[in-house]
Amino acid sequence: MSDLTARPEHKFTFGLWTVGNPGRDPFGDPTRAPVDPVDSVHRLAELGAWGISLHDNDLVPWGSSAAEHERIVGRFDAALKETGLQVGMATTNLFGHPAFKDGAFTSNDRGVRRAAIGKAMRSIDLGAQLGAKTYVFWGGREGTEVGVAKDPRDALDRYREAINVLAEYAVEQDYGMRFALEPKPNEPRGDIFLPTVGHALHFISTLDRPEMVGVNPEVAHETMAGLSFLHGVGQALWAEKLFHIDLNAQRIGRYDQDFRFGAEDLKEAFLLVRLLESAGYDGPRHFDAHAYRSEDAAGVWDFARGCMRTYVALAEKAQHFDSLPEVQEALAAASTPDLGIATCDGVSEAEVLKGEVDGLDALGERGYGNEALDQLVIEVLLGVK
Ligand SMILES: [Mn+2]
Repeated sequence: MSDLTARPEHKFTFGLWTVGNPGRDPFGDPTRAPVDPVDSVHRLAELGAWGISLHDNDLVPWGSSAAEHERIVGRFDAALKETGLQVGMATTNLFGHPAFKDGAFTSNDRGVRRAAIGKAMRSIDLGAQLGAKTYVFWGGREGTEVGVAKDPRDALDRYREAINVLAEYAVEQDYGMRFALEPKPNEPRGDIFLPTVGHALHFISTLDRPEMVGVNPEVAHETMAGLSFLHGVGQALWAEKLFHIDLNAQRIGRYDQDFRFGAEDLKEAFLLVRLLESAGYDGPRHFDAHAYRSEDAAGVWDFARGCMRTYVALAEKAQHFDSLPEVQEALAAASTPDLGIATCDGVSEAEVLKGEVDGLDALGERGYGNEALDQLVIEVLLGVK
């Protein structure tokens, strides 16, 4: 048996809100007691995680006094130092407070928008204090149920304004931070702005400091949109914008499930891990997921351990897959490596290219061996190859 134990060099991180998820859903009350963030730090360090991430209010509850804030952060920071756990990323809760019901950076109320930017600034200060080098923006409330209520062009102007101001602020404070935008198509809003990786990548290209901003794609979010997460992450890597990643599992066409990594669509999870590892992605492997509502406190740590073990196992399977001669033969039969070769020498070849149209009938004769290739993926995953 291989050793699937997580180690800090795997760079696994968990949100405080993930292992701290109390099992509440829209239809039912919490099924688990709250977890002390300091206990989460100790427990995750024991399990071999590298880091932890947080929203401002995961750590410091809304409404805490300045003295409470200082005490809570001091205690948390001490636990980080004691365990060596890093803060892989920080983010702002801009969705929980009733004031954000119409949006935060894109609320129609200018006062809400200003307070939202201010709350993000305070939260960036907290993240910087705890050593976070990546700051994530998930615009959970940035959207509509009533399309007529917001001109999407105005909303995008305001969204861009907020990110521009916050990027300027982080640079001014010399925090050495990068930002990562997290797309999601819907939930909690009926329709959310920047719904997919592609929307976010274009939005970034319009910012004042595009080099400082990338994406934080999440398995569940792209899957909810019915899209291939593999392709979303592939395009983010291709654009050199994969600054962070949220790993979990999701069935297509369902509510935002945030299941344990690999719990659904194991093949897609395998291909994702294979891509991340072969691309040399060196950011945190961040789990934004939570234990099933049916779990007690012990089940939460089964969940956390499971996320990491599955990633390690899939990374091992990916290596094994690519080491098999028959896989290399099947990839060659599918002409997979050939896709990495430039197609032509440009317009100078125009006449030759036009001539090659006459070869289409012959080219249509070939097969691509994709059945055999995909079956190899299945058999490696089943452990029979
Ligand atoms: Mn997420």
